[in-house]
Amino acid sequence: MYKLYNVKRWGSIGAHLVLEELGVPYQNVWLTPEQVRAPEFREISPLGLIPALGLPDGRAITESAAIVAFLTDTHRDTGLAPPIGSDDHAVYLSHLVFMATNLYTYIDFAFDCRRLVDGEEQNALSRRKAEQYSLTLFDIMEGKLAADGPFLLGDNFSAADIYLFMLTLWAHPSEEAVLERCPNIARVAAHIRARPRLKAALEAHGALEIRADAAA
Ligand SMILES: N[C@@H](CCC(=O)N[C@@H](CS)C(=O)NCC(=O)O)C(=O)O
Repeated sequence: MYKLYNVKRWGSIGAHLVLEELGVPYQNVWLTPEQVRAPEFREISPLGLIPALGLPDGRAITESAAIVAFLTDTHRDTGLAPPIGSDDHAVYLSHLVFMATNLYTYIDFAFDCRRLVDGEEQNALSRRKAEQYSLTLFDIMEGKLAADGPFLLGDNFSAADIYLFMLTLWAHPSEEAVLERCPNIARVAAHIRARPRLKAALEAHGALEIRADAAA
Protein backbone atom coordinates (compact mmCIF):
# COMPACT_ATOMS: atom_id res chain seq x y z
CA MET A 1 0.00 0.00 0.00
CA TYR A 2 1.14 3.56 -0.61
CA LYS A 3 1.95 5.78 2.36
CA LEU A 4 1.48 9.52 1.96
CA TYR A 5 3.48 11.84 4.23
CA ASN A 6 1.13 14.76 4.49
CA VAL A 7 0.90 18.19 6.16
CA LYS A 8 -2.29 20.22 6.28
CA ARG A 9 -2.47 22.81 3.50
CA TRP A 10 1.11 22.14 2.41
CA GLY A 11 2.19 20.80 -1.00
CA SER A 12 1.27 17.22 -0.12
CA ILE A 13 -2.37 18.17 -0.70
CA GLY A 14 -1.73 17.68 -4.46
CA ALA A 15 -0.76 14.01 -4.08
CA HIS A 16 -3.51 13.60 -1.48
CA LEU A 17 -6.23 14.83 -3.85
CA VAL A 18 -4.84 12.68 -6.68
CA LEU A 19 -4.94 9.57 -4.43
CA GLU A 20 -8.55 10.40 -3.50
CA GLU A 21 -9.54 10.85 -7.17
CA LEU A 22 -7.84 7.59 -8.11
CA GLY A 23 -9.60 5.72 -5.31
CA VAL A 24 -6.57 3.52 -4.62
CA PRO A 25 -5.86 2.33 -1.06
CA TYR A 26 -3.21 4.33 0.81
CA GLN A 27 -2.15 5.12 4.34
CA ASN A 28 -2.31 8.80 5.19
CA VAL A 29 0.41 9.91 7.62
CA TRP A 30 -0.34 13.39 8.97
CA LEU A 31 2.80 15.21 10.09
CA THR A 32 3.27 18.49 11.93
CA PRO A 33 5.77 21.03 10.53
CA GLU A 34 8.04 20.11 13.48
CA GLN A 35 7.98 16.43 12.51
CA VAL A 36 8.83 17.33 8.89
CA ARG A 37 11.80 19.39 10.16
CA ALA A 38 13.05 16.67 12.53
CA PRO A 39 16.31 14.89 11.51
CA GLU A 40 14.57 11.48 11.39
CA PHE A 41 12.33 12.60 8.52
CA ARG A 42 15.47 13.10 6.36
CA GLU A 43 15.68 9.30 6.13
CA ILE A 44 12.46 9.45 4.11
CA SER A 45 12.95 12.81 2.39
CA PRO A 46 16.62 13.90 2.14
CA LEU A 47 15.79 17.62 2.01
CA GLY A 48 13.18 17.38 4.74
CA LEU A 49 10.37 18.29 2.37
CA ILE A 50 6.91 16.91 1.82
CA PRO A 51 5.27 15.36 -0.08
CA ALA A 52 6.89 11.95 0.16
CA LEU A 53 5.22 8.77 -0.99
CA GLY A 54 6.05 5.41 0.54
CA LEU A 55 5.95 2.67 -2.08
CA PRO A 56 4.62 -0.86 -1.54
CA ASP A 57 8.22 -2.21 -1.56
CA GLY A 58 9.17 0.00 1.40
CA ARG A 59 11.13 2.69 -0.46
CA ALA A 60 9.90 6.28 -0.55
CA ILE A 61 9.95 8.81 -3.36
CA THR A 62 9.94 12.61 -3.16
CA GLU A 63 9.19 15.45 -5.62
CA SER A 64 5.53 16.31 -6.06
CA ALA A 65 5.52 16.19 -9.88
CA ALA A 66 7.14 12.73 -9.94
CA ILE A 67 4.65 11.47 -7.35
CA VAL A 68 1.64 12.81 -9.26
CA ALA A 69 2.87 11.54 -12.65
CA PHE A 70 3.74 8.13 -11.19
CA LEU A 71 0.31 7.75 -9.57
CA THR A 72 -1.72 8.83 -12.59
CA ASP A 73 0.37 6.80 -15.04
CA THR A 74 0.15 3.70 -12.86
CA HIS A 75 -3.63 3.97 -12.36
CA ARG A 76 -4.50 4.91 -15.91
CA ASP A 77 -8.10 3.74 -16.07
CA THR A 78 -9.22 6.71 -13.95
CA GLY A 79 -8.43 9.15 -16.76
CA LEU A 80 -6.56 11.67 -14.61
CA ALA A 81 -3.75 11.72 -17.19
CA PRO A 82 -3.74 11.23 -20.97
CA PRO A 83 -2.55 7.91 -22.45
CA ILE A 84 1.21 7.41 -22.12
CA GLY A 85 2.96 8.15 -25.41
CA SER A 86 0.23 10.51 -26.68
CA ASP A 87 1.00 14.14 -27.50
CA ASP A 88 -1.40 15.11 -24.72
CA HIS A 89 0.71 13.09 -22.29
CA ALA A 90 3.79 15.05 -23.37
CA VAL A 91 1.92 18.30 -22.69
CA TYR A 92 0.70 16.90 -19.34
CA LEU A 93 4.26 16.09 -18.21
CA SER A 94 5.47 19.45 -19.43
CA HIS A 95 2.78 21.26 -17.39
CA LEU A 96 3.65 19.29 -14.24
CA VAL A 97 7.39 19.83 -14.50
CA PHE A 98 6.99 23.50 -15.49
CA MET A 99 4.87 24.13 -12.39
CA ALA A 100 7.13 22.07 -10.11
CA THR A 101 10.41 23.63 -11.14
CA ASN A 102 9.23 27.21 -11.63
CA LEU A 103 6.04 28.07 -9.77
CA TYR A 104 6.57 25.83 -6.74
CA THR A 105 10.15 27.07 -6.36
CA TYR A 106 9.30 30.77 -6.51
CA ILE A 107 6.26 30.42 -4.25
CA ASP A 108 8.60 28.78 -1.73
CA PHE A 109 11.03 31.70 -2.12
CA ALA A 110 8.19 34.23 -1.71
CA PHE A 111 7.59 32.50 1.61
CA ASP A 112 11.23 32.45 2.74
CA CYS A 113 14.53 33.22 1.03
CA ARG A 114 16.88 32.81 4.01
CA ARG A 115 18.62 29.88 2.33
CA LEU A 116 19.88 32.27 -0.37
CA VAL A 117 20.56 35.61 1.31
CA ASP A 118 21.82 37.09 4.57
CA GLY A 119 19.78 39.20 6.95
CA GLU A 120 16.15 40.21 7.17
CA GLU A 121 16.47 43.15 4.78
CA GLN A 122 17.81 41.02 1.93
CA ASN A 123 15.30 38.31 2.76
CA ALA A 124 12.38 40.75 2.53
CA LEU A 125 13.66 42.15 -0.80
CA SER A 126 14.21 38.69 -2.29
CA ARG A 127 10.82 37.50 -1.07
CA ARG A 128 9.15 40.45 -2.81
CA LYS A 129 11.02 39.70 -6.06
CA ALA A 130 10.09 36.04 -5.83
CA GLU A 131 6.46 36.95 -5.24
CA GLN A 132 6.43 39.17 -8.33
CA TYR A 133 8.01 36.44 -10.42
CA SER A 134 5.58 33.82 -9.11
CA LEU A 135 2.72 36.07 -10.24
CA THR A 136 4.27 36.22 -13.73
CA LEU A 137 4.37 32.42 -13.69
CA PHE A 138 0.72 32.24 -12.58
CA ASP A 139 -0.07 34.58 -15.50
CA ILE A 140 1.55 32.07 -17.87
CA MET A 141 -0.66 29.26 -16.50
CA GLU A 142 -3.66 31.59 -16.73
CA GLY A 143 -2.77 32.27 -20.38
CA LYS A 144 -2.60 28.53 -21.11
CA LEU A 145 -6.07 28.04 -19.59
CA ALA A 146 -7.47 31.03 -21.49
CA ALA A 147 -6.11 29.63 -24.76
CA ASP A 148 -6.75 25.90 -24.30
CA GLY A 149 -9.26 25.65 -21.39
CA PRO A 150 -11.46 25.09 -19.56
CA PHE A 151 -8.73 22.79 -18.16
CA LEU A 152 -4.99 22.63 -18.83
CA LEU A 153 -5.67 19.78 -21.26
CA GLY A 154 -8.72 21.35 -22.89
CA ASP A 155 -11.96 19.56 -22.04
CA ASN A 156 -10.16 16.86 -20.05
CA PHE A 157 -9.73 17.48 -16.35
CA SER A 158 -6.38 16.05 -15.23
CA ALA A 159 -4.02 15.89 -12.28
CA ALA A 160 -2.21 18.90 -13.79
CA ASP A 161 -5.26 20.99 -12.81
CA ILE A 162 -5.07 19.58 -9.27
CA TYR A 163 -1.36 20.47 -9.18
CA LEU A 164 -2.09 24.06 -10.24
CA PHE A 165 -4.83 24.34 -7.61
CA MET A 166 -2.42 23.04 -4.95
CA LEU A 167 -0.01 25.88 -5.76
CA THR A 168 -2.68 28.57 -5.28
CA LEU A 169 -3.30 27.49 -1.69
CA TRP A 170 -0.23 29.12 -0.16
CA ALA A 171 0.63 31.57 -2.93
CA HIS A 172 1.71 35.10 -2.11
CA PRO A 173 0.44 37.77 -1.65
CA SER A 174 -2.53 35.44 -0.94
CA GLU A 175 -4.64 32.72 -2.49
CA GLU A 176 -7.51 35.18 -2.88
CA ALA A 177 -5.29 37.72 -4.68
CA VAL A 178 -4.04 35.11 -7.17
CA LEU A 179 -7.57 33.88 -7.91
CA GLU A 180 -8.80 37.44 -8.43
CA ARG A 181 -5.91 38.11 -10.79
CA CYS A 182 -6.41 34.84 -12.72
CA PRO A 183 -10.11 34.13 -13.39
CA ASN A 184 -9.45 30.94 -15.37
CA ILE A 185 -7.38 29.50 -12.53
CA ALA A 186 -10.18 30.57 -10.16
CA ARG A 187 -12.64 28.56 -12.28
CA VAL A 188 -10.43 25.46 -12.07
CA ALA A 189 -10.12 25.93 -8.30
CA ALA A 190 -13.91 26.23 -7.95
CA HIS A 191 -14.35 23.06 -10.04
CA ILE A 192 -11.95 21.15 -7.78
CA ARG A 193 -13.67 22.39 -4.62
CA ALA A 194 -16.98 21.13 -6.04
CA ARG A 195 -15.78 17.60 -6.89
CA PRO A 196 -17.57 15.24 -4.48
CA ARG A 197 -14.65 12.78 -4.27
CA LEU A 198 -12.37 15.54 -3.02
CA LYS A 199 -14.61 17.13 -0.40
CA ALA A 200 -13.39 15.13 2.61
CA ALA A 201 -9.70 15.62 1.83
CA LEU A 202 -10.18 19.34 1.15
CA GLU A 203 -12.04 19.65 4.43
CA ALA A 204 -9.26 17.84 6.29
CA HIS A 205 -6.72 20.35 4.90
CA GLY A 206 -8.99 23.31 5.73
CA ALA A 207 -8.94 24.09 2.01
CA LEU A 208 -12.64 24.30 1.16
CA GLU A 209 -12.57 28.08 1.63
CA ILE A 210 -10.42 30.61 -0.20
CA ARG A 211 -7.90 32.30 2.09
CA ALA A 212 -7.51 36.05 2.03
CA ASP A 213 -4.38 36.09 4.19
CA ALA A 214 -0.87 35.18 3.04
CA ALA A 215 0.56 31.83 4.08
CA ALA A 216 2.80 32.34 7.08
N1 LIG B 1 10.52 20.25 -5.06
C1 LIG B 1 9.70 19.81 -3.97
C2 LIG B 1 9.34 20.98 -3.09
C3 LIG B 1 8.57 20.54 -1.85
C4 LIG B 1 8.43 21.64 -0.81
O1 LIG B 1 8.99 22.74 -0.94
N2 LIG B 1 7.65 21.35 0.24
C5 LIG B 1 7.48 22.28 1.35
C6 LIG B 1 6.02 22.41 1.75
S1 LIG B 1 4.96 23.09 0.54
C7 LIG B 1 8.16 21.72 2.61
O2 LIG B 1 8.10 20.53 2.85
N3 LIG B 1 8.80 22.59 3.42
C8 LIG B 1 9.48 22.17 4.60
C9 LIG B 1 9.57 23.23 5.65
O3 LIG B 1 8.97 24.32 5.49
O4 LIG B 1 10.21 22.95 6.65
C10 LIG B 1 8.45 19.11 -4.52
O5 LIG B 1 7.98 19.49 -5.58
O6 LIG B 1 7.94 18.17 -3.87
